[in-house]
Amino acid sequence: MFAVPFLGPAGSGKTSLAGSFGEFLAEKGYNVKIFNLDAGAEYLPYVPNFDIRDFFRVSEIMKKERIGPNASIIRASQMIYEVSGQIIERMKKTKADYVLIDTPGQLEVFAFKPTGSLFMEKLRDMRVCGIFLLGADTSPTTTGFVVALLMSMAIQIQLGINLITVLHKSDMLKSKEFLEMLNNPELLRDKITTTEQSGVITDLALDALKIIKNVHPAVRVIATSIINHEGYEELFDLLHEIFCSCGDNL
Ligand SMILES: Nc1nc2c(ncn2[C@@H]2O[C@H](COP(=O)(O)OP(=O)(O)OP(=O)(O)O)[C@@H](O)[C@H]2O)c(=O)[nH]1
Ligand SMILES: [Mg+2]
Repeated sequence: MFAVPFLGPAGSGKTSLAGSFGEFLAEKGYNVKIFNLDAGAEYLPYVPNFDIRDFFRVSEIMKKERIGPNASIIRASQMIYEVSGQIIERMKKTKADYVLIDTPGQLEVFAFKPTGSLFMEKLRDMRVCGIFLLGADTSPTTTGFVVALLMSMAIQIQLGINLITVLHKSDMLKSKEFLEMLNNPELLRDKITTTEQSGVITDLALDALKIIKNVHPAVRVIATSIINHEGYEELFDLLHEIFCSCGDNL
């Protein structure tokens, strides 16, 4: 059984990609189940096989505990951990080839609070590889790309899982050069030195890029889109490469 959490900033497309990539895997003949862990979701484009909202909702927590929306999201994240034993049991019972996990909207709450890493630890006896989504619908700066790659590394360290980074909503990409820069630290470095003003911040970005290059000499970021299904085959192959290198075959 492979567990694939979809992680990324709010609105980056986690829910949409989980649903759409799930359909793609099912069309290939795999047994796919989707687990929704977002207690704040109002609408899902897929029918979940497990829905945390059957246990609690962010809107209910707000009313019951008389707290604001952000505190409720944090509380929901703690509550996910409290029922994590049941969630894992349900995952195992499905006997699915793939369990896709739609994580809560607020990445910082799920990934950077202890509950996220504690939850991931419980998934240990499954093969786990996360998908980290960067939204291609924004117009990032070159130094913004460095921050995005650093964020992907930080999540990997924090959650202790393998992670594939995707530049999602690629149908909205203004230039393919964005993808090339994410995949080629040398090119990104050249762009930063030619386009950014020299100074402390630029030097900091260049130093951070060196760390990224040391940790991930061969960065591979895939462009994905639910509109034209770009990158799905590549994502599927990369997931398999990672899972099989962990000693499993599917
Ligand atoms: N053009 C385009 N839009 C997309 C794509 N994937 C998702 N979207 C849109 O992006 C918006 C946010 O998508 P969601 O799937 O809800 O994103 P999310 O990360 O789950 O959002 P939260 O859970 O609220 O953080 C929706 O309007 C989607 O239709 C894509 O590949 N291309
Ligand atoms: Mg979502």
